[in-house]
Amino acid sequence: MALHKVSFCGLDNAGKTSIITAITKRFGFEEEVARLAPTRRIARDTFRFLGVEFTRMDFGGQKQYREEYLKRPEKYLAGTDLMFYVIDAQDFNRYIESIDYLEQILLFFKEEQEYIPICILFHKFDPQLVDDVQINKRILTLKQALTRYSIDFDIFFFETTIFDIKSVMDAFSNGLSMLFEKMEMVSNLFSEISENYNAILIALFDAKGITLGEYYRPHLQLQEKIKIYKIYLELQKRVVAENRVLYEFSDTFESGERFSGIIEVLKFGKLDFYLLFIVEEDEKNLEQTIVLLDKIESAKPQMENLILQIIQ
Ligand SMILES: Nc1nc2c(ncn2[C@@H]2O[C@H](COP(=O)(O)OP(=O)(O)O)[C@@H](O)[C@H]2O)c(=O)[nH]1
Ligand SMILES: [Mg+2]
Repeated sequence: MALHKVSFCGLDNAGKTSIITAITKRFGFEEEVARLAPTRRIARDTFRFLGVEFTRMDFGGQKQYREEYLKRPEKYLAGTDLMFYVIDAQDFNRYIESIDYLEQILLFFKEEQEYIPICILFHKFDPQLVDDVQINKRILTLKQALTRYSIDFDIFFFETTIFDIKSVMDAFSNGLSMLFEKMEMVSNLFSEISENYNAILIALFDAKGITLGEYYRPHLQLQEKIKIYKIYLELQKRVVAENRVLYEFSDTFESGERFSGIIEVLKFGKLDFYLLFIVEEDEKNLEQTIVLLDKIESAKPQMENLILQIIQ
């Protein structure tokens, strides 16, 4: 695969730079995000995923820059493989302006016949707004208006907030998965495996916290998902610091439900992946949990086989 270009577009103040900062840091980014200055023109960085090199372009969203990009889109936008379009979901007054900009960008891609995946992020959908009727209605209306672009493009919607790093990582991971054909097979495999165990979660992350695939027990609460992701981030740090390949743990959800799990490092050449496997803890039969955790080992050859296919 050649060098890939991932573009972040949207109006100024939508949260593009914050999102990129959160994805890159994953820990302790809050302070930095709080004092971000507006991006001038385009900020560019690179990252690797599955052994492929990506350029990430953060398109400063002030009016004068937007006009410049749209005047010479072949210079700025052309060659984009994946676009994240960020909308400040709290800023109702600028919805129209934001759709207009998106429309002009899409018009260019259409003319060029670059039918790339477009991830639209309704950002600043902060935790306290999840049940807010007003904002949910507005977002829904906006989604309905945007579906007309799905005639030409694969459009994906996400609600994100930097106060839930998982929401941002999910959007980013899902976007990237569009560029790797076989990646969805990982989630499929996990849901297959989950039937044999009382799994709460089976997930595979790369070293930067990007999800390659995951299975979550149905009806798992958002708070529980967030808790699990925090545990993963913490454990990953520890595994690296202590140079371990396996870590066992157990913990409790707010509901009082106990769970236990393992995080295991899978190595493929220079690439490290992190397998996270969490099951309900059976207090009457702790032995059984250990047996379960042992069993995941038997599913590993299949998993490794799949990873090998994806990174080729
Ligand atoms: N409430 C809230 N504010 C955010 C969020 N993400 C970013 N911000 C704030 O929005 C402002 C603009 O963010 P920035 O990343 O510079 O936007 P950009 O112009 O699109 O790059 C900053 O003050 C951020 O702290 C979020 O998820 N929720
Ligand atoms: Mg910016």
